[in-house]
Amino acid sequence: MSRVQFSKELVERLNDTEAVTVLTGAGVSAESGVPTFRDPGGIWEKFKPEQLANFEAFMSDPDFVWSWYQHRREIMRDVKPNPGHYALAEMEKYFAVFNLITQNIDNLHHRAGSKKVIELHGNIERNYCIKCRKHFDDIDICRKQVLKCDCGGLIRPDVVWFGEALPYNALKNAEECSRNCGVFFSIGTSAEVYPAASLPLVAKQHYSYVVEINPKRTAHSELMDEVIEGRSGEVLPELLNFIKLNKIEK
Ligand code: BJW
Ligand code: ZN
Repeated sequence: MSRVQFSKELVERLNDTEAVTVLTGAGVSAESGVPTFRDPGGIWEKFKPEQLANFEAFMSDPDFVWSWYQHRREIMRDVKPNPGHYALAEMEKYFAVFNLITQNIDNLHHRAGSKKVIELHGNIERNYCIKCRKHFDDIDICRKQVLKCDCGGLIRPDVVWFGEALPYNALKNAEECSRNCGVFFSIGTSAEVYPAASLPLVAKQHYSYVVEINPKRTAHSELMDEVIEGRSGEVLPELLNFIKLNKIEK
């Protein structure tokens, strides 16, 4: 028996559409034990992401920022995908076109089996030299001081900080997928950080049915066609079952 109610309109849209696009944020990994950025409680109240997640902060105290990322790597290494990640990985089988865009850097969608993930804000499992851009992806997680490349450049995490451009191809693909889908899901994001937050708006402008899944209302809830208030680890497995049932009946 499903505890989540999906509207008749969503049923029809999911049955009629070939293409579904999903945008995920930190909330999708919350039930795995990865702290979100802007929810109450946790380390994010002590450090504002805007203060640490920027290039100036890294240049003024590289060891501090590096050790903060190493700490987060330890958290992310030890967690596992949750039922929400697995449901999204399985959902891609049920649509001719299924695009998963994430703002998360934790690699949990890949680890859950999602084949193609558009990573807007990079991936914490990678690093690169700020001078020559050579990659260094196997640095010991225990190393708390920043390393230098042979060229003398500092090595930084391959994530997108405030004020930095998103990876060009990832953003281009994400915009394209948002323009061309019948249903767009915005899941576990506060919708406060741009340009990612503009994607549901792009989808809506292109007549997609836009659905938010989040336990709390967000900056964008008013603009949504449907808001499902709940945790993604609970709602998404139910959504998957619901899609499976409807596709079988078709
Ligand atoms: C659950 C749940 C459960 C809980 N189930 N849900 C004014 C207007 C517009 C833009 C700007 C502006 N001033 C400045 C800007 C630009 C800036 C920006 O948007 N700032 C805003 C804060 C105002 N953007 C940028 O700087 C971007 N770059 C850019 O614009 O470049 C321009 C440029 C062009 C050309 C050349 C040069 C420059 C870059 C943004 C990079 C963001 N980076 C971070 C850090 C990544 C690395 C790291 O992790 O350290 O990305 S910041 C942080 O926020 C991270 C996230 O991906 C991102 C979004 O957060 P998210 O995922 O939404 O998390 P939360 O915590 O906010 O929300 C969690 C949600 O989950 C909540 O709603 C909960 O309710 C929910 N939840 N449990 C489902 N179980
Ligand atoms: Zn270098």
